[in-house]
Amino acid sequence: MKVLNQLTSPEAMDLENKYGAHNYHPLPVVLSRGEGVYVWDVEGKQYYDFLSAYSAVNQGHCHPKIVNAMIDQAQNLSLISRAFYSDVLGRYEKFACEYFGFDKLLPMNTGSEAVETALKLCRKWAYEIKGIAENKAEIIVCKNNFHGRTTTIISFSNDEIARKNFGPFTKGFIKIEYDNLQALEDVLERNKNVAGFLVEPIQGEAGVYVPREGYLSKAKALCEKHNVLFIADEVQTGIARTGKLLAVDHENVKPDVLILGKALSGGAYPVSAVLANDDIMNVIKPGTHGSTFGGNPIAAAVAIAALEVIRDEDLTENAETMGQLFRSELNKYIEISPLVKLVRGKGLLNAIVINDDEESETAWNICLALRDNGLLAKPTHGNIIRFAPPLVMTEEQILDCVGIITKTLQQFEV
Ligand code: IF1
Repeated sequence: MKVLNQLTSPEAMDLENKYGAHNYHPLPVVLSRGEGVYVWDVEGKQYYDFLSAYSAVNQGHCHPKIVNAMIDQAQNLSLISRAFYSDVLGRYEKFACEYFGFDKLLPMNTGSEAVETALKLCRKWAYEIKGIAENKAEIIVCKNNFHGRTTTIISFSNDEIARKNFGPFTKGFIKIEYDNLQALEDVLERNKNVAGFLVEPIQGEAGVYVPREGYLSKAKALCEKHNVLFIADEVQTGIARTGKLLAVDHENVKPDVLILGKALSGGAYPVSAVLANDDIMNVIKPGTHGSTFGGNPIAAAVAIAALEVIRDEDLTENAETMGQLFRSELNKYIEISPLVKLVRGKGLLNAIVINDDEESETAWNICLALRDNGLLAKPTHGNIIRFAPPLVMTEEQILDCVGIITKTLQQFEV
């Protein structure tokens, strides 16, 4: 069922450039189809997708089970708002709460909205349960964080491009160094108005920065000691990506507030959520928060299917095994390569660091060459290339991809 006539790549790019706001700098490739680990451009060329829509498509492109759940639900009931009950939302909420081990879920659509929700929840809890004086609550965040793009979220970003000329900014955030327990302890000891600590278990945008082992569990312990909510932003790291269901599971940490997005729908639909136990979530009362589309029947049906696929296809285990294989195979090359400094990551969330400064074009040019060789990835921070394929990768495919990557890197060795 083709709705549109096929465009050529230049035609499609011209349209986006002419009529779309220029808020992105896409790799020049125009995709029109996806299946599993592959995507195809409008000319029919096949690629391995090593971005997975920034870890949204963990279950693989157009997973039939997820697509069918979406079609079935779309044919029955798509949107009613939260003014009424639906026969799917509660089922999804129960399923997801049991799946992740929380009492309650608050459904939203995008990752940013879920982060905003968690911040509001944390503040309300601080005033109504912890007993912080009105308007005094502070939330600790980390340097080089990425939590989204709303005005409040960019208020505590230190990415100048993301912030410049978008002020005035929201107050009430304290920024500390990531992966630094002393910095966290110092603030907690000295400031009694801290309500929460918002953290990415692995910093994605910062370049897949994995904190030292023990950081998350010790940070959680510090939060507990000071009665401060540990809020894990697992929008990118969650749902099997790092070889555990959640990245905090690597350190057996149970967050007080869990933020999910992206792969919660397998990339089929915008679905995000905040999970917490009753002692926290019960501060949310009718009228305090909401969203027209949040928890809509399609979202609920899609999310159940997406989470079932993760479990039924053992994607957590596969991400772990394929990730180990990917890093060990790539390391064989990196050991002898002056061009690539290192590969780091967990599960199938990995990045290589190019031996070059952040302003250089090398990583971008490598991504163009990878594209020509049939693999799509994007640089982050100039000299870092993120590798995050769908988790349905087989061993044969991963080895094929390592072959493409090393062959491409060889073209850039001096
Ligand atoms: C873009 C990165 C990934 C996120 C975490 C919340 C959100 C995100 C940890 C907001 C979103 C995205 C959005 C995307 C680029 C991207 C990203 F490069 F910035 F770091 F994934 F790798 N928390 N991440 O990573 O979710 O509102 O977008 O649904 O184009 O801005 P959203």
